[in-house]
Amino acid sequence: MAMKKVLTLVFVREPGRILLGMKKRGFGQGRWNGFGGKVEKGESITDGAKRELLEECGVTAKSLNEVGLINFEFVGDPVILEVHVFDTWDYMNSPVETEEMRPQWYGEKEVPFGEMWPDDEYWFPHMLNGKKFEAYYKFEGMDKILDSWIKEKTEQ
Ligand code: 6U4
Ligand code: NA
Ligand code: NA
Repeated sequence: MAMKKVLTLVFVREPGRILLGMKKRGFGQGRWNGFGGKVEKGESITDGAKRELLEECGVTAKSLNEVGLINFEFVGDPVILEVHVFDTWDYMNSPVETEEMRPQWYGEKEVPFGEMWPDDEYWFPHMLNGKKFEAYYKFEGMDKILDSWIKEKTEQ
């Protein structure tokens, strides 16, 4: 049976720009990414997302918007990563560098896709256009996407 690991990924937004973090260690090291990590036992997904954002760059989100849900499969690994993607426009404190992340603002047209997870270039446009999405990516190693799909979620 496939096991699932629930993870969060948070993007701090301002008009025309988005906050990314250079991951300094661990999974995804050397790539620009959002802030996030594993949801802990007894914690809601949004509480986990807020906690990781605070731990990784000192920002407190007053509210989070759900923007996407992505399932990642890595060939040879039975664990599916279920990544809940959020953004926030409503936050306190300026981003600071931590042991895990070096934060930097990027213009929405200057997002450095060449130094990010390869899936990001496919779903970022949906997020930047304010569209909710669901997606799936099957990776071989860290660089190669073997299979994928994405769909925009329509509001009911
Ligand atoms: P620990 O073990 O506590 O240091 P933790 O901070 O809980 O780890 P971490 O940093 O391993 O978790 O979480 C991985 C982060 O990478 C999550 O925010 C989800 C994100 N992520 C994983 N695969 C991704 C991918 N293919 N594309 C992407 N983000 C991904 O954009
Ligand atoms: Na993390
Ligand atoms: Na963590």
